[in-house]
Amino acid sequence: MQTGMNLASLLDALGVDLARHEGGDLQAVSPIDGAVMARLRADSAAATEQKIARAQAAFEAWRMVPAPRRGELVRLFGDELRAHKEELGRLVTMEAGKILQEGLGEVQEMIDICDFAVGLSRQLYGLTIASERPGHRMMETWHPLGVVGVISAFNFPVAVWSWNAALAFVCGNSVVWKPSEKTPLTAIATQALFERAMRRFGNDAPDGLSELVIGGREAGQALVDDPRVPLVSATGSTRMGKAVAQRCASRLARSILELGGNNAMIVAPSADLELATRAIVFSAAGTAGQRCTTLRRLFVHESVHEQLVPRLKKAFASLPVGNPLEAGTLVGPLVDAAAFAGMQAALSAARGQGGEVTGGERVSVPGCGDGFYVRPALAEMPAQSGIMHQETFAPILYIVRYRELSEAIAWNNAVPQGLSSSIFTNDLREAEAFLASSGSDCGIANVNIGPSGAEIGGAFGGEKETGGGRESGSDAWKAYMRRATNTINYSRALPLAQGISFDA
Ligand code: UN1
Repeated sequence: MQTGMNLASLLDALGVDLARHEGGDLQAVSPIDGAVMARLRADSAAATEQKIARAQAAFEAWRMVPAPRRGELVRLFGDELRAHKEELGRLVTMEAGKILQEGLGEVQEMIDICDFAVGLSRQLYGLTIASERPGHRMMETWHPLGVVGVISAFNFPVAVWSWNAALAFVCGNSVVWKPSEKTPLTAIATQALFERAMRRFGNDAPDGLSELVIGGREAGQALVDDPRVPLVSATGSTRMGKAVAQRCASRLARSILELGGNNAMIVAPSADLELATRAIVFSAAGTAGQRCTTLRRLFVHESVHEQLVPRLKKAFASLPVGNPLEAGTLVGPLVDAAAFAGMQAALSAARGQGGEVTGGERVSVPGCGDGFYVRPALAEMPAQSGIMHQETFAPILYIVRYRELSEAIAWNNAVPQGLSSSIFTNDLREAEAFLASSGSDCGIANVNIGPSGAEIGGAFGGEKETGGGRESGSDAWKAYMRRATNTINYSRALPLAQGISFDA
């Protein structure tokens, strides 16, 4: 079997000593063919606490290292990723099931955020502020925060950690990472590459700077509940995020939440339908519909509906579904049987709500018997019905026809999630209406590109049940630091603010 054959040499090239982790009952299963790639030991709550203690000690040393020097470690890590892009990208494909192009793209996303963070390590700026008092100066200083807990999902098993970790490290924090229990091997490999960068960096990178916790709910809860962890950044389902948010809130810790998306696109009368078709196919069927930014709802103006929908049907019917390691495949497997069952349940709900479904059936792929492969589905709906309000992590694109832009924008905003959105139009008024404060309510709003596949330079995240957090570019780094406001008196008097007189 193809996945098994290459695994040992891949792990070897990535510097992974699997024996350190083997021997438990946590199975790393490849979605490609359902093969068990490794059986790993899960960390208990006690083991997690020990790792947090190590990370806490590392933080106390690391915060004293100048930020540009901290950036050097992230630069070295980026070098390791460049040197091992092929191997890590392949391992992502084997463990998450995304096609090789996207596995490589995921590693590129890690490299990009490292580059961004290296530059940032010289730009952790604070403001100076005009004081109301004579002989006084005010300023803001950004300080490291502490141990940052990162909980990541299977679908971007390594990039999402790196968005958080690259920023956290240059900001002077240590990181404890709990990856999805579906993707432990890519996490172990990433940690191995980071440790290699640490060895090259020298001894001012303290042990424990990056800790990896393998396990399920028990380990995750220990991380979320630990008073030594001032910030938890969690990516995954809204259900998980609500639990994390409540636990963090109960101890008044911070959280960054990047949860479910239910992303829409509006195709307006003036849209370039050729571009729109390509964008729709990539954003709805790419990654087998398992991105949080995946396009799930399509609102097509009635004047272009008859031209667009047949094109989409043709494109969806001919998409190459198959082994994601093979060149030419564009749609790999769903992650597991539960994802397949969830997709079938959503499709039958769509039919029950008046939808006409094409595609969605299981596809058998030779040599990949136990993988859950599907033909991406289109569901033409009479209206935005109940099932369209849910995020189903599978390639289902619901299509609804619209007349007025205002109604399409209202539908875009009518769901509980608020991650990403887009419009295809060549009409400046429509584009601006969509981007305006009365337009899309999402954290990401695009014109003439799809809702998925964001660059790292922007702040990434969304509103409402998406959780409100922002990760990655722009000024997202501020969430990983604490802000101190400093007022300095260089005069010989002691004037009080607000002109208060208090002469004892
Ligand atoms: C996710 O699915 O959790 O914008 C992240 C995108 C990717 C990140 C997706 N850069 O689709």
